Amino acid sequence: MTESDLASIAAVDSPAEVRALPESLLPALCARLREEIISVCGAVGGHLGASLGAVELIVALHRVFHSPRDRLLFDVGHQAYAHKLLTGRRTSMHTLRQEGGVAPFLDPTESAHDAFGAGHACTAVSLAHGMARARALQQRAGHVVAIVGDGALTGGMTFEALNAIGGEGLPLTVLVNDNGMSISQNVGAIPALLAEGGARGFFEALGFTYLGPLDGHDLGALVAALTEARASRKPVVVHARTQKGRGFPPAEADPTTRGHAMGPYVWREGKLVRARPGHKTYSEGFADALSRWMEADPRIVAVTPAMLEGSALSGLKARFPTRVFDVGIAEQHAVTFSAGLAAEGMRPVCLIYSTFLQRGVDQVIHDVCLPELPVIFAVDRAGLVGADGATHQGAFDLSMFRGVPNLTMAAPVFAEDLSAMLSSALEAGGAWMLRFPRAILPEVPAPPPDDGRGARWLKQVGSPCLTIVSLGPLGLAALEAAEGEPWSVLDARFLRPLDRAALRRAAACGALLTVEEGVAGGLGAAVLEALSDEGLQPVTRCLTLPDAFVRHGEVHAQRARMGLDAEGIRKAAQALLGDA
Ligand SMILES: Cc1ncc(C[n+]2csc(CCOP(=O)(O)OP(=O)(O)O)c2C)c(N)n1
Repeated sequence: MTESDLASIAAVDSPAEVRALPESLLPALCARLREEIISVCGAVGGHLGASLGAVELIVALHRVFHSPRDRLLFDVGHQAYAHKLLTGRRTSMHTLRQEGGVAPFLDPTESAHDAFGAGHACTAVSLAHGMARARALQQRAGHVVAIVGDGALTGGMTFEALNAIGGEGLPLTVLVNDNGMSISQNVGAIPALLAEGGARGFFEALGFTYLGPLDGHDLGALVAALTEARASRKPVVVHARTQKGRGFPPAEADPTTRGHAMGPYVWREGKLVRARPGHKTYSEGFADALSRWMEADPRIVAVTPAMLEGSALSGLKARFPTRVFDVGIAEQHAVTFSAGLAAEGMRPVCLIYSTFLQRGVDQVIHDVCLPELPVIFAVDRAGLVGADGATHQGAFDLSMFRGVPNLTMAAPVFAEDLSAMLSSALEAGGAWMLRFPRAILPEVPAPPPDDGRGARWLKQVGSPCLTIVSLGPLGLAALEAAEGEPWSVLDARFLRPLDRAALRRAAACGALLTVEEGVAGGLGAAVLEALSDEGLQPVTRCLTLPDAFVRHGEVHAQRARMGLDAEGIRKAAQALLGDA
């Protein structure tokens, strides 16, 4: 390769330059993109494996289609780092996932080439349908392409959209990025459908033209198929087989996720050196507690919608292979499947991230709470999540579910609470939610074990001038805020039912400050309603997450900005006392 070839590869920063590059230089461009992805993820962490596997797909897409006139819709958006690097974000890519930096997924406010923002899976084909229909109605030129993984084919929304598009015969392209993996190995019947030649019949029966299966790293084959799809007057599925983690040996060799998402690492002399936190997370603590209960009671089963690794269930799956179910990216199914299990006498524990539980709200209400079934939801990643940003914040569960009858909602603070609350939930029956954050378990001594249903005083002073009422681990920040002050701290523990007796005692001091890591409508609202019910009128202020979508950033800094750290709570308490 000549110096000038190398220079032109290094300079590519826009789709127009991708299209202008001689075909012979495209493999070198792909190699450059892989190097950059590996280097960025090493420095700041990110969705490495998914993005490495999609490099040729993205280069081929930008060769054939003219973004932004043509719309490229990446499902989730975690696999699209090469797209970011080819659409003007090369020099800022080192800021990926950090405060004010390049977004973790795609973001139309960041680039006109990001046709839509996402973060939750299985939306791309629906979006493509809407956009293609809008363009047809407006008689506007341009093609719409949805890029979906085989994992996204386990989700209902993708099927709802395929059904609608196939029925209409609307021309658009669905590029299936088939790497055999969701985050973990893909599940259900889809892997067999895609592997054993059934895909053609399946997609054709749905009304699509099927092109494939192709080698998703063969640029020539990809460009030819996408060019054919672009010219078609019918909907087309292009089925490309790719290798997740391609080009980075530790990811290729990772049997569990192929390096799907990795924290920062250093790649030195063929060895991966990773910063590994040595402490237990809430997810791990909960999985440990669940494991002990599963050992003791064969009725207990665990259900996850595609988050086996994130919910720390891999060990449990190995130990109880027939009692841990990964149902795919199918939150609605996860909830109603749990309802079915419970209706037949099993004791399902559905482990689900707060943000993904948003997909299953109706199922929680109608299929679990209305029939009063004993389903326990372990609501993980509740509160701020950090680098995954706006689409992944666990901001809404408290307010979304607080009004649902027959549901108990609790929030552990200490490691001991995880097993105590799980055991209470199993003993009590009925629907329960245990909400915990994406965080390391606190290393402070836990108060005496308490498996009752009431609130718990984290600090009680003689004649307090204020009580802070908290829910979840923010209670520890409240405790710190109250240090040296005549303020009591009450850990509500349960949002529903709220401990009215404890609240009456708390209110007697005349000033209440509630703190929670959720949007308004959760603990603060519940306390205000209870106070008004009881005819009590302490001065009250509620600290919540802001009435805004919180973007990616570092959680400690974000909490400080929102006044949800010890300092902010202290200031709010002082201001409240000033008003009292
Ligand atoms: C509704 C929802 N549930 C779960 C997730 C977490 N998640 C992110 S990527 C992913 C796997 C996607 O698999 P696939 O579509 O095959 O894409 P790949 O990563 O293999 O490229 C999952 C489960 C999500 N983003 N959205």
